[in-house]
Amino acid sequence: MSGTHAPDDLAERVERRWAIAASVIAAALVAAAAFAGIHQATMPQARVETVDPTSLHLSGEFIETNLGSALQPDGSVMVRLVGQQYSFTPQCILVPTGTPITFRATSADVIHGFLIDGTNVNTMLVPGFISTITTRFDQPGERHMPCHEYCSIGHEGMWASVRIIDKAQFTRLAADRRRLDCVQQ
Ligand SMILES: [Cu+2]
Repeated sequence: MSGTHAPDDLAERVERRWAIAASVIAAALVAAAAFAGIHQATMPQARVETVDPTSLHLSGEFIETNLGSALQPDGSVMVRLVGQQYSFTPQCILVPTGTPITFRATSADVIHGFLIDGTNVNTMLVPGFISTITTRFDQPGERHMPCHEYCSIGHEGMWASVRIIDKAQFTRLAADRRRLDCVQQ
């Protein structure tokens, strides 16, 4: 083999190696997508919780006195809320910093969106079903919670807010009340 061919051979070898690497990456992504799809299809959500949207206000966990934030025995916070045309109840959700917060929410009428800006909270509120999502807030402050599913003519006015307060202050407030929202603050 003459010396003039060596650079070409080298280029070819490097190129082949990169082609193999790229193929392996693509195959891994396809395998991951296929696994996720098949796994989800063969094992649907472990828990699908239903609720009667026509009687939310009459009985069960979404009656008005049960909405808002509640400190749980394990130190986490459970927030229950309802979306309806065209508002959320509570209108302002009070949560502490540095605490696992679980939201349980549903809709009283049509599909609404449930999103808290700057967090992983982004789901739909579907009448008849309970949406559960957990997050935590590290900094005190105020966040917006707009409905992001078009739910008819008043949709653009449908939003609430989340007020994040210091954990110690929240614990003090929770000592006196079973359910909290911004009004009690
Ligand atoms: Cu809505």
